[in-house]
Amino acid sequence: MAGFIQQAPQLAENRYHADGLLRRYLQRALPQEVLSEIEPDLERFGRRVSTDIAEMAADAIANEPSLVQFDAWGNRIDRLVVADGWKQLDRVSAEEGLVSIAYERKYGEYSRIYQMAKFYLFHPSSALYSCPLAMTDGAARVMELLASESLRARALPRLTSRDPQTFWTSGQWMTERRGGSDVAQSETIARRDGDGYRLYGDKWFTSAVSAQMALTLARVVDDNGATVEGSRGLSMFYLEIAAEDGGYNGLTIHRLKDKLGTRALPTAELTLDGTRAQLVGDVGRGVKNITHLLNITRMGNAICSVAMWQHGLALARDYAMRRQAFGRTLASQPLHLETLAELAVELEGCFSLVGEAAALMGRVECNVASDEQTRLMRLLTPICKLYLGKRGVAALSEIVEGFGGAGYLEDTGIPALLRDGQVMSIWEGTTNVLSLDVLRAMDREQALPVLIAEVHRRLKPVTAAPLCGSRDQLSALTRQLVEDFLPRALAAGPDALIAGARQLAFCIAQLFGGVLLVEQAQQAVSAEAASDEVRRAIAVAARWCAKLPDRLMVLEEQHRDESRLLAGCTVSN
Ligand code: UCC
Repeated sequence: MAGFIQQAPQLAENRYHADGLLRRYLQRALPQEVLSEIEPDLERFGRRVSTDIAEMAADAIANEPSLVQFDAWGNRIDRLVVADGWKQLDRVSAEEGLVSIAYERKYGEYSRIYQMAKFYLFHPSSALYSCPLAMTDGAARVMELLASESLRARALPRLTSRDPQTFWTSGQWMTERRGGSDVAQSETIARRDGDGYRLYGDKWFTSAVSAQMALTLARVVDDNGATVEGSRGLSMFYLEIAAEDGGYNGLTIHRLKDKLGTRALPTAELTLDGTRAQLVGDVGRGVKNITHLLNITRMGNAICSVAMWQHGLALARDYAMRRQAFGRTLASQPLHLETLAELAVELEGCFSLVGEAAALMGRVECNVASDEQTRLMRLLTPICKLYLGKRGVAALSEIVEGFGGAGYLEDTGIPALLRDGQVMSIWEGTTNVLSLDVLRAMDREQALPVLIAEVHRRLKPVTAAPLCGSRDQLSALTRQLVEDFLPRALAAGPDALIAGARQLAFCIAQLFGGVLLVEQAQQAVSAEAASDEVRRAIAVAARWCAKLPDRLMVLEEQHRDESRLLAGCTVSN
């Protein structure tokens, strides 16, 4: 075939350098001396993720993991085969400190921001190696907070090592056949064995079975052979995947999951049959204890959502300048530009939300957070995970469409963005499960009054004329939430509150995202930033706020009856 050949989209060679969103955030969030110190590393890493690291990921994607279950003689071996690229990504993760930076705490509370910035740059070039890293990060936090001295001394230096020879990753094995969201139904049991335990049961979804250890849940069998049902019967256990003789530690891997995306990541079904394990934390507190890990992987998940969104948008922007249609580039077509602008504005708000949560996380981990900041972080974690996961996949769908037919072709690499992005709203708790977690955080930690106080505190200094309209919209929405929606939803009973939980969670995300954008724009005005930057920040804030919900629908009895009726129609049809 001769004739016209469309140029492929290109990304900047230095992903850090090209990422204005990340750089503006770091300038706001870090003291200048910290930024100056870490910036050379980010610059260097920004180049690496587009060169050798991207090649490792390409190899891992091209050579999906497989499971060899039997040797030639019929012995069960369950050998996991992973690509060289996957192994190299493991080495790079250690060397680059993608977990350890957060635990070395060289920059105190700012270390978490630094680590998250590298994790964000890494994710789109990682073939989902970011997943084992997020779990390793969470496991390190559990070891730090809850492990016995001897266990901490064994696991923590490995999970946070910069030496590829000693670096360990961790799995997080929670899901069983009866319980993905409802973990309380877990059936795995733990029998006492000397000073440890042995675990027996099936785990249905165990990501990154290429790890060296895992944290999991099981029910302790007491001296009478009984277990406690429900979530209060679950305890958290540490296990190593290899036994001392080099074989598996009482594990049988049945198969690898055939997933829609994230295919370079080996996710397995397995049976624990006498797996040696150690209790971590108190008996019966497993669910509560494993949330230290979950909250970190949920943050990791939210970071990955914006990282993929930014990556896809950068491709789409570049393509818009190369692609001609109807006599001009897509970049000079108002409707195409409008679509990209919409994606960019929403991304900026979402990024601000997770950036704020990462900063709070650093403070909590370094014990410098106030009680209010700790409660705010508790609320923002599920908000970021659910909102960014959900909006991220919608954005990726739009980005795929922006390439027309080319976006639908596997060998452009673009469809993978959507497939991988879809997982973000599912794993680590679905949108609905996380919406219920928002209610839990509001109820048990009384986190909403803290958020409302924070909204008022941040809006108070907003006086620049072009921002006053947005500021007033945000104040009005806050009033409606506190004075109308919540009292009426509470009065309508638990079912109404639960039915409105997703709407409420989205509203909080939109409200707080808007507050952050308006605050940033005011700061740009007050600091007399360059006029382009001031105009940009004001436009972003105004545009985000223009999309705020007019009012929150209060779900009362009548709405619930309608929902039931409509659900009934759907089921009977
Ligand atoms: O394993 C998975 C795949 C691995 C892939 C990793 C990817 C990493 C991605 C990074 C990017 C690439 S996915 C695992 C998916 N499973 C889940 O996420 C579980 C979803 N279900 C829930 O989150 C539920 O809400 C449960 C399991 C937490 C609900 O359990 P319960 O027992 O019904 O809930 P309770 O009774 O409300 O909570 C028990 C205790 C309470 O504390 P106490 O007992 O002191 O009152 C809660 O306040 O746990 C507390 N709690 C929390 N605390 C519950 N959730 C939280 C939380 N998020 N933070 C702090």
